[in-house]
Parts: sequence; C-alpha cells; structure tokens
Amino acid sequence: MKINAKFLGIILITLAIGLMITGATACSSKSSSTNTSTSTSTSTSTTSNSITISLTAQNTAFDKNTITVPAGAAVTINFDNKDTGISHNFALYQTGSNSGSATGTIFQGKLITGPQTTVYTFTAPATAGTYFFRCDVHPTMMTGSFIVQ
Ligand SMILES: [Cu+2]
Repeated sequence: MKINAKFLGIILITLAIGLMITGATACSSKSSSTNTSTSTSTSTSTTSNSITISLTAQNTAFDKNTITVPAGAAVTINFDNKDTGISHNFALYQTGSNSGSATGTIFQGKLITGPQTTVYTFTAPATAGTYFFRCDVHPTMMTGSFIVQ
C-alpha cells in the first residue's frame, strides 16, 4: 500500500509536468504565428502607387498601342473584349515584337471570349523601361509598348 501510493504520486507528478510542457509549447507556437501574420499585413500596407487603365479589344485590335505606368505600381486593367466569338487577353513581356516573338513573361491575363469584360491586376516592373504587351491569341496584330517610368 505504501509503495503503491508513492508510485501513484510519481505518476501524477510526471503527468502534471507533461501537461505543463505541452501547454507551454502550445502557447509559444500560438504567439509566434500571431507575430508572423502581423508583420505580413504591415509590409503589404506600404504599397502606395497604383493606376487603373481601360483597354478595349475590337476588330482584332487594341484601342491603345502605348500604355504608361509608374514603376512598381499596382496596375488594374479594365479589359473590354467587344469581338463576338473571338478570344483576347492582355499579356506583358520583358521583350517582344509583332513578328510573334515574346520573352520573359511578366503577366498573362486569362483569355475571355467577347462580348465580355474582365479586370486584370498585377504589379508593374520596378525597373523603368519599355516593355511589350500583346494579345496572346493575335501576337502579330494586337501588340503595344508598355512604358514603365
Ligand atoms: Cu486577340
């Protein structure tokens, strides 16, 4: 009886210590994940410059052959495809030409079949320069200069 009581006591102490360790671990992991989400939202809110552009595709042509944006801007393109039964998109590349070549994809908007509108959002390159945009379906007919300044 005396040994059993002592043995039970050791078991209870061991359990208590085990619970404390588990509780401490749970607490510390909880607080570290809270810290992570806080720092993420702080860095996101530092984005300041943004620009909204309207771009229309009609008769297998864009209504603009030059689009100019500030470097690193949050770009919103309100895209209007007016061509019934024809798919178009807006895609941005490092370089390209109306011979059909394009390299260095920066943003590739999803295709939409007209008549339909969509909104594309992406971040403009941080480096100033002249980039290349086109419709991927019509790479020799629908192209333009995307100027970052
Ligand atoms: Cu097109």
